Amino acid sequence: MNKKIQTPLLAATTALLATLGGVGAHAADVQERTIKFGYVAPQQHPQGMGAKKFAELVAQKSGGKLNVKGFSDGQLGGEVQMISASQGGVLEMTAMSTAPLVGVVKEFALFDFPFLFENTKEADAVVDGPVGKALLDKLPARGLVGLCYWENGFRHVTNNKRAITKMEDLDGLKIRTMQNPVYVQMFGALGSNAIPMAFTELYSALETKAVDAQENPYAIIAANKFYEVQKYLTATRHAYSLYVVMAGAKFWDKLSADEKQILQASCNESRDYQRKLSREVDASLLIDLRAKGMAYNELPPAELAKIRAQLKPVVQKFSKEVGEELVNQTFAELQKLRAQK
Ligand code: EAX
Repeated sequence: MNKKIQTPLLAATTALLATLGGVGAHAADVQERTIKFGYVAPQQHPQGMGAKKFAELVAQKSGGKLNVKGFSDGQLGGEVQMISASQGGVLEMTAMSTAPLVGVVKEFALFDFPFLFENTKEADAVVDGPVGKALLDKLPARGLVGLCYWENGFRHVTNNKRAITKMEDLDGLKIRTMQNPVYVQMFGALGSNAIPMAFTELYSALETKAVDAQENPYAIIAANKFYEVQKYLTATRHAYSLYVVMAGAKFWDKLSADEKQILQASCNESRDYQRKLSREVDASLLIDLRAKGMAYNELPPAELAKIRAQLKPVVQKFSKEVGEELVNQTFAELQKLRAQK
C-alpha cells in the first residue's frame, strides 16, 4: 500500500471512531432511520428552532444515520391528532404544549395552573426536577415517551374588542383556549366564553371572528402573525407554558439502547439552546408587535391581584385532580426557591 492511499484511509478511520465515540467505546448499534418530528409552530419560532437544533444534534451523534425530519405548522395535524398518531406508531416524534396532553395524563394540569411560576428560574427548577420527571414517567403507560421540556413561555391575552384594563373587561369575551380544562375553567371563572380549539384552527377563527380573543406568548403571536387579526395585547402573564418533546412508545420500543441514548442526549442539549433562544427573543418580539400596530397595555397590580384571587377556586379544584401530593411537593419546592432569594 502506498502512502497516498493510506492517509485518506486513516482519516476515515479516525472520523468513524470519533462518531462512535459519541455513544461510548463500543461499536454503536444505530440503524438508518427517518424520524418524522411534528409541531404546530412555524419554523422560525423557537419551537421550530428547537426542532432544527435537535435534528442537527441527532445527525451529529448518529453519524448521519438517524434523520430527524421536522414538519412545522401542524402539517401532520393538530396536537390531539399528533398524540394519537404517536400512540398509534404512525408518527415517531413531536414537540407540543403540555396542555393538550391533559387528555391522556390528567396530572399535567399542574403546569396549567394560573400564575404557578413567577419566573423562568422557578419553572426550570420544577420541570427539570423530580416534579417534571414524575409527570414524564406517567407517559409510557399511555403509549408516549417524554424526553425533555422546552419553553413556550408566559402567556398573554390578545383580542379585538377592547383594551383589557381590569378584570371585568374579560367578561363576555369569546376566547379560544387550548384543548385543556384548566384553561377553559380559568377563563370561565373570569366571565369569558372559553372555546377550546386546536392551534391549527386558530388563525382562521380569529380572521373570521368566530372568536374575539386568544392567549399565547409573544413569540407565537408574532410568528403566527396574529397581529394581522388582533388589535389589543394585554400583558396578563396568566400562565407559563411548556413544550414537551415526546416519542411514540411504539417507535421508541423498537430502538436500540444506543439510539435511545442519542435521542435523549440530543433532547437535553437542544433544551438549553431552545430555552435560551426563546428568552432572548421575548422582549424584542413585544417591541415588534407594538410596531406592527398592536395596542399594548399592562394591567395594574391591583387588577392582577383580583384576577389571581378569582382563580383560586380553579387551582383548588384542579389540585384535587392532579393529586394533593404532587401539588404540595411543587409548592414546597417553589417556597424553598423563593426563600433562597
Ligand atoms: O405553540 O395552542 C397553543 O396556543 C399553544 O401555545 C401552541 O402549542 C402553540
